Amino acid sequence: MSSTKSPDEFLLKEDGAQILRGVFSKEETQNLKKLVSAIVEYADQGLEDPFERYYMGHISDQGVLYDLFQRHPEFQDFAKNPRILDALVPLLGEDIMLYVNSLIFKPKEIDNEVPWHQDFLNRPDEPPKVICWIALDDATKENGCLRVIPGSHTKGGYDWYRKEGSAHHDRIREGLIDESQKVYLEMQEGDVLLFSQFMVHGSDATKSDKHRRAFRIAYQSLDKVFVSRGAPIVLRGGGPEFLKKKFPKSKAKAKRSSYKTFLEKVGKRLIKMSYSDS
Ligand SMILES: O=C(O)CCC(=O)C(=O)O
Repeated sequence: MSSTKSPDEFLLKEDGAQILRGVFSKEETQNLKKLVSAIVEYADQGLEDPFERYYMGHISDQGVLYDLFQRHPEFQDFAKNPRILDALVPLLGEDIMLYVNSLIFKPKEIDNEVPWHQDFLNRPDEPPKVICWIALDDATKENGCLRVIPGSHTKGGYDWYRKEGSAHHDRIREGLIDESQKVYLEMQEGDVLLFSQFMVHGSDATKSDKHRRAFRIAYQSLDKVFVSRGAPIVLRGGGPEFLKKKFPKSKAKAKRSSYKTFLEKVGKRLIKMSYSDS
C-alpha cells in the first residue's frame, strides 16, 4: 500500500525523509549557482586541479563535483545551517560531523537517470549517515527531482551491485523495488531534503531543459571519527579565477612536471649517496 502522507508530512526517523522548506533565500542560491557555473567551466577546461591529491577529481561530464565544502568556503555556510543541523538531531544526536559532500547535476549529453540505490552500503562498519540534499534549482518530475520509497530505510541494506565506470555506480538489483510505492519529492530552489542513507532513492532522467542542481552533504554522528577524505579546507578565496592564474597548466602538463621534479629529487639523492663515503 502506498503512503497516505503527503511528502511535507514525512519525518526523518519515521518515514526516512523530511523536507525543510525555504531554508535558503533566492539570493543565497543564486550566488552559489554563479560559483557552480564557474567551477563547471573550469573543470570542463581540463586545467590542473591542485586539490586532486587529497580529494576526488570533479567529473563534470557526468554531473558530479566533489568536496566543495573543503575547496570553496562559499559552501560552508550551507552545510553549517542551524535549521539543517537541528533537524538531524533525532537520527544523529547532538554531535554531528560532515562526512562527504558533492554537487550533483544532470548533464544533457548523457543518460542522467540515477537508478534506485541506498548510500554507502559498501561501508557497513561506519556510523549511519543522513544525506542532506539542497535544491539549488526547482526540482520537479520533469527535470528529475528525487524519488523515494518511503519507509524503506527500516528494511536494512538491499541486495546491490556496482556498475563500474558510472558516477552513480551502486544500484539495487532489478526486481527488488515495488515501484508502486514510489513518491516524487518536488522541491523549490532553497528547499532542503534530509534522508537516511538506507532510504531507497534515485531520480528520473531529465525531460526538460531546466537545470537541476543540488548540493549534497552526508552527515554522521561522532560515534567513530573517520572521513574518507580530510584536509585541506579553504576558508577564504581560492575560486576558479585564482586557480586559473596560479595553476595555469593543463592536467597532463602538471602531471609530467611533478614526475620530473620527483625524478630530479631521486637523482640528487643518489648522487649525494654515492659521494658520501663516511
Ligand atoms: O541528485 C540525484 O539525482 C541523486 C542523488 C543521490 O542519489 C544521493 O544524494 O545519494
